Amino acid sequence: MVSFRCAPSTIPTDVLQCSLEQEALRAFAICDTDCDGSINQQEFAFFLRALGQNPTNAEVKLLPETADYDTAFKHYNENKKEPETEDHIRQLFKVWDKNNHGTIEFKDLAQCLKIFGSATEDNFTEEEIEHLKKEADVQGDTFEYGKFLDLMVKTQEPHLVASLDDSWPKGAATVYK
Ligand SMILES: [Ca+2]
Repeated sequence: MVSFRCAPSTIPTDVLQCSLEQEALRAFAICDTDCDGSINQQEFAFFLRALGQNPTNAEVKLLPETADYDTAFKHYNENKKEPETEDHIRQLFKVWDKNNHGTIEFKDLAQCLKIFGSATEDNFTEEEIEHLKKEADVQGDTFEYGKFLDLMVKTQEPHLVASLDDSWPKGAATVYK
């Protein structure tokens, strides 16, 4: 059992040198916004995302209502999915890349996102798909997926730096800024 004080001394200041275990401890301390040593379901989802996982809404609903650090880290270890490799993602895109030009039709992608979303309860709305279209810099009806690959692979790495930005839940443990 790991117990936390609000400024755990076990957490190294050089976060880029963190081992996974240290990163997990640090993520837990940040997610435990009231510093009582346990996280709720929503905080658990943040914790998993900080460690590079991407749980679906359906998976989040199955997480325990509360969890201490040992439970959370054990769950992470037993359920973690290896990041998709760039090659694998590229092959998925190639299914739609009928002419092998490195581009796919956006409407095919949008359709796929909708079908995929309904299976995992991460439903993409029309607005979200429009937003994605903007982000992907789609010109006309096709987009070059090569540019997307880097981004998709990067977002699956543990968020060693990103976890320090303002998108994180704020607790008394945010001593790292
Ligand atoms: Ca708590």
